[in-house]
Formats: sequence, C-alpha cells, structure tokens
Amino acid sequence: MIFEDIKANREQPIALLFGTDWWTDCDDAAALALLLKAHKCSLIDLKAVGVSSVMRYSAASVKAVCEEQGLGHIPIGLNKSAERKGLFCLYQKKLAARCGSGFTNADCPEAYKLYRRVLSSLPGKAVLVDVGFPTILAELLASGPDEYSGLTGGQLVASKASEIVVMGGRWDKKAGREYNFCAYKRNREAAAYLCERCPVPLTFLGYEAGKSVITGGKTVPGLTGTAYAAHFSPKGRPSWDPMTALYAIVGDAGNAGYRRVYGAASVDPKTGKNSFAVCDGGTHSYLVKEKEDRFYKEQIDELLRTK
Ligand SMILES: [Ca+2]
Repeated sequence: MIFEDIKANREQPIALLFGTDWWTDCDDAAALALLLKAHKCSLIDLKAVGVSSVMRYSAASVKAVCEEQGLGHIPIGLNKSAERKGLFCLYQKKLAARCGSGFTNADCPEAYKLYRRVLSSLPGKAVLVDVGFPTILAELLASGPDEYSGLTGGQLVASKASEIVVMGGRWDKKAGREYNFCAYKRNREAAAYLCERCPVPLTFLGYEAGKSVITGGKTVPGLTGTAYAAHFSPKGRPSWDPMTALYAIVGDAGNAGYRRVYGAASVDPKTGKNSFAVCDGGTHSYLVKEKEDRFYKEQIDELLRTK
C-alpha cells in the first residue's frame, strides 16, 4: 500500500546507490529486500550495491538476494581492503548456496570505483544510501580522477548526488557511540572524513531511531526470512537498516514519519564518538521519529511480506 501511495506522486524513479556492510547482522538483508522491491515498482532505480566488508560469501549472498527478485544484473562492488580472514557468517553461507550464477568476490570491482563509474554515467542525480561502514563513501570522496571521470570524488559527488543517507551515529546523546562509526579504526576515520568533506546534504538515521522497532524474522518469505533464521533472530531484529532504506525510498522526511534536526555533525576519528551542533541551515541532519514504533514496523513488515 505504501508503495502505491508513493508511486502516485513520483514522476520517475529515484536513482540510488546502496552501500551495506553485509556483515554479521541480518537487517542489511531486509534493507536490500525493500530496495529491490521498490526498484521493481519503479519507485527507485537501484544502480549499484557496494559492500563495505568482505567475508567468503559476501558477493554470492548479495547476488542471490538480487537474483531472487529477478535483479541479478545490478552491479555489486566490494571494499576489498576490508577483508578480515577467519570471520564467518552463517546467513551469508545459506544465501550464497542459493546463488545460481556462480558469482564470487573475485567478480566484483572495487566498490568506490563502481560508484565512480555509475555516478559519472548518470544523466541526473542519485541518492547515496549507506547502512554499513562509511568506508566506501569516504574512499569515493577522497578519490582522484580516473578512466570514468576527470572529476575528483568530491566534485563527482557534488555534481551527481542529491543527498547522502547514512545509518550511523547515535544522536540522542552528547557523545554518542554507534557500531558503524566506532567498530574499526578505518570506520572511525571514514566517518570523520565523511562529516568533514560531504559536499551535499547528509542525513543520518541513528542507533536510537531503529533500536526499538523490531521487524523481519524467520516467517518473512524467501531469502530474507532465511537470513533472519540463520542469524538466530526468528522474531526479528531492530530496524536500523530497513528504516534507513525506507526513508530513502519515500524520499521525504515528513512523509516517512520523521522530523529533521539540522546542524553540523562530527565524528572523532580516534574514538568514533559522534556529536552534533544544532543550527538552522546546516547541511547535516538527523532523523527523529514522529510516530509510534508500530508505524515503521507495520510498513516494513508489510513490504517484506509482499512479493
Ligand atoms: Ca548494516
């Protein structure tokens, strides 16, 4: 129902690039499922998926989810330097077993290069959504001219991105700590760099927004349900990533059930702690829920259960 309402007011799909850590939590799978369904309804045009961590089955498991929705052609990039050998994720193995194309990590380009290629080829602008480690966005912004574009990463983002939407940070505390920004040294530095250098509006959905909204679970049809079951979250998980994805699909804070707090965000590159200076006209904003949790929960669960 929600997709029909959006569609009535949308002239053309929003071009969107999706970054995910696709790491040990399964809510990334719910976020990707929502975006693929929105793509099939022509609400968005999902141009690329970038994965900001690398485990053995990263690429194959993402590919399987895309293939399940008939969208196996969507290009997948990896932040290849993020490989951490020895780590294993059961849900990725289960999903990868359903990948019909034999796709592997070796078939993926470097994620920020994929973003450069896609952005430089766009006639208009795209929204960059990231529900993982902010390393792909930081590498994109820091990149120099290449075979795809004579622009620097900062120039390319300024000319081709309308907004960057990030699941990250904790904004209801003075010095918030949240996993995507704090987990590793490279994440902390990337988050700090993103806040300093982002040349377009930067929107955050923080830890505090998603924590109490429980969605998904093993009864969700298809590979999303498989991911939740293999993650041992049969009754669902907090909705950090699917809420961020749904905000981007809706494309409007008010219609998505949020108000914005505008200002300037910063992240300490040593600790990963985030802080926010409120000011009208700031180009950063974080989202504050204006509705009861069930508003977001019912939308996400309904969409996850819709083909
Ligand atoms: Ca995530």
